[in-house]
Amino acid sequence: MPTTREAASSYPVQLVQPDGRRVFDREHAALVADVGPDRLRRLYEDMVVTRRIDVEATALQRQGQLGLWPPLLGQEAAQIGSAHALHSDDYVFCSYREAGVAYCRGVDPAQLTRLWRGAAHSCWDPAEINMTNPAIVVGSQGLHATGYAYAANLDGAEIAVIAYFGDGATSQGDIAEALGFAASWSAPVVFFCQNNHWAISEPVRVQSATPIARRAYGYGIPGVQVDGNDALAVLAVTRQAVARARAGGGPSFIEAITYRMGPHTTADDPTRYRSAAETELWQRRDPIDRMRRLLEREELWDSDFEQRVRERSDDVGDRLRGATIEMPDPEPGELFEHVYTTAHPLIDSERRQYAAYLEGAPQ
Ligand SMILES: Cc1ncc(C[n+]2csc(CCOP(=O)(O)OP(=O)(O)O)c2C)c(N)n1
Ligand SMILES: [Mg+2]
Repeated sequence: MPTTREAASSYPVQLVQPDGRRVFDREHAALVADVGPDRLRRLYEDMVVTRRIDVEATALQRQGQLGLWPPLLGQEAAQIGSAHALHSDDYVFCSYREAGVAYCRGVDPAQLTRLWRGAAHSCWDPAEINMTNPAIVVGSQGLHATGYAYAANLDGAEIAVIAYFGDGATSQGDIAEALGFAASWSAPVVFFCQNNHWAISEPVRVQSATPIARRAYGYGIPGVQVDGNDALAVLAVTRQAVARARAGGGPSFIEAITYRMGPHTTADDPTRYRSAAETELWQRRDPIDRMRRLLEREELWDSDFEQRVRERSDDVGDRLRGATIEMPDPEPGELFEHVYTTAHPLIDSERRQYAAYLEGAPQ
């Protein structure tokens, strides 16, 4: 990770410019020197599929099939680039917005909307993909990640844990406490902040008087800023941080500078608090366009590849839509499942009371 002096530089790490040209940065390019044509194409494909997931789920909410959806439009490079740095035995603690990370972890697309349709408490089984379910309580996952990482260290497991959270979450006590504990106990956790410039209607400038990554230094944690719309640069810095965690080097902090191009959730109207000019500026920095330009420049783009990506996104999109519409309503008693891992007397008594209520309730 960079020194304090490097982190103080006003330039985030970048390996590909918006026009698709490579940036000369020997140190960070070395971290992705093995990333050849197949992996570059895979990064592109995963970003396109993720956008399709997001657009499809947003449409499903507009059509009354979901209660809510938190779009990640514009944040594909931050999510896909970082997820590609993880091993299957690493563990992910996410916020509510990381559908792209879940896709890279191998979640069945048919499960992605379960919680947002109100059909279950959760989307997927965390043990199957080593990733927690959407955390709505802002910043809480930072503490969970730190505790898990600390325990993994005690067990001697050589894994990395990554906590995804937003710029607004850095104002939460939970994140501050997680940073302090992780630094003191050398927990192998990567704090991955997607600075998408907004916390609902609050601009990032009111969250921090310094660049967010610099605050990590106050805790004794190395921090780095990266161009969060550059999947290759995000992959590079995340690889560095997870390698450090696995090798016993302790926590790291990554601030991925990106932009939430859509609303906070489908319940939000961003035109109430930000200008069209700002959104248009970031549309010109679209992370998917950037990767496409890189592939074109390096002659890795052809119509077969384009068609393969289209077919894959259609397949995932159709699967997500079909599964959402056909999702069975849960049995009322399922409300009490999975609250605790083991039987719990309070839950048992509530389950009995509810069953009795349903029996006596007018049909
Ligand atoms: C503890 C807590 N406080 C407030 C909220 C309401 N809330 C939900 S999302 C959000 C903003 C979070 O912004 P940020 O951390 O930047 O993440 P982003 O939504 O931009 O991904 C707030 C205040 C909440 N869910 N939990
Ligand atoms: Mg934010």
